[in-house]
Amino acid sequence: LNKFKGVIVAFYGCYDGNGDIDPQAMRDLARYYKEAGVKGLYVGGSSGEGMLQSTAERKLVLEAVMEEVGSEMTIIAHVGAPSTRESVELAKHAEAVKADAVSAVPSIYYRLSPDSVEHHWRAMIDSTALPFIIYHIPQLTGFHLSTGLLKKLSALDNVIGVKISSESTYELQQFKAAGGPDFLVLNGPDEQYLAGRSMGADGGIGGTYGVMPELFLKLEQCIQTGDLESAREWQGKINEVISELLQFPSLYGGCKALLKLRGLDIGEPRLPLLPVTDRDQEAVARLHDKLTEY
Ligand code: SI3
Repeated sequence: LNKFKGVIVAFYGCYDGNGDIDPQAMRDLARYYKEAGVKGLYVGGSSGEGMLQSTAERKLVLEAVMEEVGSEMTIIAHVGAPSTRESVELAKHAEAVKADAVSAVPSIYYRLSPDSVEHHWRAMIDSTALPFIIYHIPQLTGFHLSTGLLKKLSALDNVIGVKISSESTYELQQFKAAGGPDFLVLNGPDEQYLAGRSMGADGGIGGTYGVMPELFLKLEQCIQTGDLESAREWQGKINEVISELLQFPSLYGGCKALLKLRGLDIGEPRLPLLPVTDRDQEAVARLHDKLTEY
């Protein structure tokens, strides 16, 4: 399970000037993370805008990433889609292109019973031999995973862990206790990486890691060496950046504008996620300067 522990970047959607998927930008971005020392990528999740892309586009994205870094990094494919049918199709595709694991949110829009969500996840779990990581993000999906259902699913051979993006480290600890010592728990809220790790998370998957991978790697390093004081300092610096990023019209618009200043042009987020405005450019430049100081 070691390959899933530590800092896993939630990979961004990359588009060209027409708003189409840009496979070359995907490859450049994946290579950039590999060279920064990141161990793994989470492809097609919230930061990847998977829910705003067609099934064919989502396959194209995963293929580009796999071709570039599939043999060098841990690749987790987020395959959750509103329908079970498409989610299963994406899971099978992820297996065909040799991703290391699949992961999925519950279906979105309809108010679903726990049985329904269990059925949805089980269809994906049973459709491949790949490890499966449950994605719990109740503030976006509206579905709150109970510790009971988590315990039931964690007993299945393929289910190796949960990515928990709810902002409760108590819940994180409860999930770890329910899944047992070999069950992976991956922290979702980047602002609480240190808190999540100290409550039992084995690492994290995050949407802001992608603009400052070095800082999250340093933070993880301090945690591993037991240097809590420095870890708190790095988390503080990271949180200053996140707080500013959250002021932009969309988080991903801000992240993409920042990456552009780092020489990586991955386009704008797909609407309805808004890009930064001209007015925001100064703030983006200030943030970029701040990051280069660290
Ligand atoms: O791409 C992904 O699946 C994520 O990055 C999910 C992740 O947990 C994000 N949470 C939400 C609610 O979007 C965080 O990375 C989040 O962007 C960050 O903590 C800033 O608030």
